Amino acid sequence: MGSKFIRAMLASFAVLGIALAACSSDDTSSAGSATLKDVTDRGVLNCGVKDSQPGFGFMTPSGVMEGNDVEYCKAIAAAVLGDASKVKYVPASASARFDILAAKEIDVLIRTTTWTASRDINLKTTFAHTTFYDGQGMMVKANSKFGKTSDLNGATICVTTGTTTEQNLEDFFADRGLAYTALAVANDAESQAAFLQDRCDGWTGDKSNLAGQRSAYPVDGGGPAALRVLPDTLSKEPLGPVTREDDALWSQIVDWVVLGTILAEEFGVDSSNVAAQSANPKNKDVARLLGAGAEPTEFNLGISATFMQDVISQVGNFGEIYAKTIEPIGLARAGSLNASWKDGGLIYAPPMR
Ligand SMILES: N[C@@H](CCC(=O)N[C@@H](CS)C(=O)NCC(=O)O)C(=O)O
Repeated sequence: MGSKFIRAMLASFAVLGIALAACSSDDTSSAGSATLKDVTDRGVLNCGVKDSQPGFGFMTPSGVMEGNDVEYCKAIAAAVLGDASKVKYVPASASARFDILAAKEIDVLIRTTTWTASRDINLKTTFAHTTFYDGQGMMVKANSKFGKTSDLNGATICVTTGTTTEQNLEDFFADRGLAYTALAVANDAESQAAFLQDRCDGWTGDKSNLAGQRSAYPVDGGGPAALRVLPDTLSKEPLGPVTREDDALWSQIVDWVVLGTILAEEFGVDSSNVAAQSANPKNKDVARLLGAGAEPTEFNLGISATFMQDVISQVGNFGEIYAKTIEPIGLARAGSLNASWKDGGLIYAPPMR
């Protein structure tokens, strides 16, 4: 055989190989996760949260943690440990959150944290899919003259340090040639105190935060009716769980828990029917999601193939979680960015197959 012929044969095998690889099922990683091992050895998930924001991360006067971020801590514990209650909630301040994640004081940060390039790249983190599409807003006294954010030219504005909020505020005013005085606060309690004392004309933050803080504004300050959130939105704030980028498998576990809740809603699987669907899945999509059926699909995440059964039965699907945590603070899902893609929103998950 001439060398020309052999080269042609080898080339065609190579093309065939690439074609076969492209058509075969995806390769899956079997490398372990140090964080997964830590969590399973400990028997508890250390979840960095906020404890002062109704709807997202809030400790009730009776000491119960609740909110959308808190539900995702529970969902990860259910997926990994089979028990949504096995969570240690670690309060993470706006300014210390990335340090405590890097220092491994927490396994995951779920604290109204915006996905940005500098956090993703420079802080060596990985963001899971967004659990809430937010945007920055401005809250003022209901009886003030302000109708839109740019009306606050020359005003004093309360803003939390260590946030995207303070950067966006600076950009917004600078881009318009407007001036403001920042009253830097460390947390929501300080913002509220400053507002009650009339030390700020504006209170800026994620709209989800403003809705929660408004709902909890003290009666002696006039209650929620004393405050008004201006209609404009200053920025994009996609919020979601954050992990260290050096543990790719752990990041995938966290991400597929989020995506699993989105798919469950899309497939009509919820906490009331997950047991029946696990015993007798209505189609192959549901069987793969629940690790059910005669030959359950194995995704090699290093956790039980039935992890989404635990998540959905103990915590719920995306819509159930939203309804019990965010609807009560007055942020309707319908017509918002947080509606399902089937309803014109951005909540969309890739296929689980
Ligand atoms: N999503 C933004 C803002 C999150 C945030 O920290 N918000 C402020 C209020 S807008 C806050 O939580 N302050 C209260 C606290 O740190 O306890 C980010 O990731 O930087």
